[in-house]
Amino acid sequence: MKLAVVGATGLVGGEILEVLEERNVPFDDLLLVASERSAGKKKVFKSKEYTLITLEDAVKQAPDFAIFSAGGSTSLEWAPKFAEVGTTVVDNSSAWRMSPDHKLIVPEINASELTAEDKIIANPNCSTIQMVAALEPLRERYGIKRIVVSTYQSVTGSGKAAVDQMMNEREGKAADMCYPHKIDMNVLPHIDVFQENGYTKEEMKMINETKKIFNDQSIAVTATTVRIPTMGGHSESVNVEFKEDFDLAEVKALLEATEGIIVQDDPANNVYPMPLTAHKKDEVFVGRLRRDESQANTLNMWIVADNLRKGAATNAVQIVQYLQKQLENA
Ligand code: 2RA
Repeated sequence: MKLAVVGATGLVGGEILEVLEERNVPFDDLLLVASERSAGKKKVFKSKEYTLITLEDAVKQAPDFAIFSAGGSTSLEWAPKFAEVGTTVVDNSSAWRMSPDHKLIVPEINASELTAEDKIIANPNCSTIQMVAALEPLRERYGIKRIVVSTYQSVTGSGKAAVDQMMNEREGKAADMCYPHKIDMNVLPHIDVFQENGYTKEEMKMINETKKIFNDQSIAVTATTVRIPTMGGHSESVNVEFKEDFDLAEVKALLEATEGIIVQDDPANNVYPMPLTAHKKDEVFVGRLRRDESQANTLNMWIVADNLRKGAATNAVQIVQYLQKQLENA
């Protein structure tokens, strides 16, 4: 098995390598792919030194799998070239997510939709992944009518330049601006570009991707996505109206029984999910579970996950692991 990591020098690329190592994902050959500018430089993985190669060189080697995290335009241009030589691409950008010909996968929810014909598989947006992963066991049991989500997103979601901006501001140094305003000591109700309807692209991703992953266009979703000066993970306040009434103890039990979900819900002891404690973890953390007393069948929840892990690298690696298992069992 030959595996390529495209965008190996980026924040998500680095996280993909950590996840591959932690999960001991088996492969015979690893291709670390970077921009022309970085090609030729070295990177160490599991104590072995690798030379970074270009996309052109990687495609010639026809890897079995390629995990892309190099932005939408690189994916649009290069994922089809890899697919043509037989590579299965798992793509972290938004390039293919809403294409009717491509699947948008959160393994715990819809990996069973994948077939050998799927050569470009889309990894959803980070803020969508953690929300749908936490909602899935509840959706199965009670059905979902409407979701109202507000996010509190880590600067790591915007990449290295944003982390640098925040840290430079914090240290009183001159900062190159990744955001239109200061981010340290601030909150920006603005992630990605504004659309004609007044929502941002990030908000529309949460709305449209949720419906696609749940394969249910009837679910009403509305979102406000917000950048906050933190690292370690995205947090979300989710208000979900179910089709049927629920029992709070059962909600907790269903979440506790779900692989990949950790319930941290003991307010009396100040226990609830936080980015600091979710950092570098693969799971999605859920807490502040409580009935919305203003409306029937409605639950409030607080969901936190490391956006570079389950929101990106972990989910992509899990897709590769799922496909590897399918191949073994074929
Ligand atoms: C963000 N959702 O946090 C993006 C990253 N894909 O900005």
